[in-house]
Amino acid sequence: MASRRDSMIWGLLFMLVPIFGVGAFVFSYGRWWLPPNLGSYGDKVDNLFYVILWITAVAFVITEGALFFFLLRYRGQEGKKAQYSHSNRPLEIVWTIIPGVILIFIAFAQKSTWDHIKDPSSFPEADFQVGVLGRQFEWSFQFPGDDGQMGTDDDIYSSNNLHVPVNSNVVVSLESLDVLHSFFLPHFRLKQDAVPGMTIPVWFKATRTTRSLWEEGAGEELSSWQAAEDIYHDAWKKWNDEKDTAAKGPLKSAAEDASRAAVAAFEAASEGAHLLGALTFPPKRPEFPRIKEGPWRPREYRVEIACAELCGLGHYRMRGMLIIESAADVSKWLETQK
Ligand SMILES: [Cu+2]
Repeated sequence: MASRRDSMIWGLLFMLVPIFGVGAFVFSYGRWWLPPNLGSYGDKVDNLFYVILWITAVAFVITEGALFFFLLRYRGQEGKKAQYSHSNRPLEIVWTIIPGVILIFIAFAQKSTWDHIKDPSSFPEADFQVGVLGRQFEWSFQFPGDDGQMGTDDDIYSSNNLHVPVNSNVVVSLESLDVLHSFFLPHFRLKQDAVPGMTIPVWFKATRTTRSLWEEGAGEELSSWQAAEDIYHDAWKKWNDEKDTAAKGPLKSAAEDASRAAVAAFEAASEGAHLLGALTFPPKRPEFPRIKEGPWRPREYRVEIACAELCGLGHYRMRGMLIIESAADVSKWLETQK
């Protein structure tokens, strides 16, 4: 028999499981939580997620609480003898029926959302078509060319960069060249395995542009960055126009100061974007006086296309970027991919 002290220690250790479990949840809530929803049906998926989260949270607290209670209540004690019981039909019926009823409830609750996202017969009409091919280790995209038909000679291809129009139904034909991949758009709550030999259709509709999201996340920093950038360009323009070499020195250092301020504000703005779960590329530093063509633009807020299937040693590299913009901008981008 374990000593009295050991039994107490084990009982208390088990009590830490529900305490840390609930504590980790409370701590992470709102911090490391879902990325912003950019899709038309993301809120439906989120609601299902929260319903299931609450069901499992209640079950977790009850079962862990019971485990702790029984460990403490029936710990080894002097003079008490263990009593063995075997099978209890009413109890077994109850703990089979309760999870069964919950699972049937979830099955019915999710049916319409599942059909909306995954059943091709209930898809909306496509405004924009794209073929997605997963391969070790990149995402390849295929777009219809000028004829509007997929699978013809004038198709346009890109890899890892996908531009789609905002407020449009984007219908994806998903394929895999080699192994199982999984096309995952966390900002749209869309995930679908890509299976070799199969073409699987899915769809999504973006409700905002990535640019608008970036601006919202960057907030004040973005406007201070733009102000610093304006000063920099004015200073640079004066420097460029000035013919007198002696006068150029002070103008150059003024522009350099403005350039440093712009970099600092730009980095602060990037922090804002990061908080929203943005994936951004390394910043371009405004180096005096190399930038000659007009004000440079902030980095675009980009949304990740992930592979959610461990598809080989290079799996971690399999990351695409989704850019949501106006239909006109998408057409312009497609032109550059020809
Ligand atoms: Cu993959």
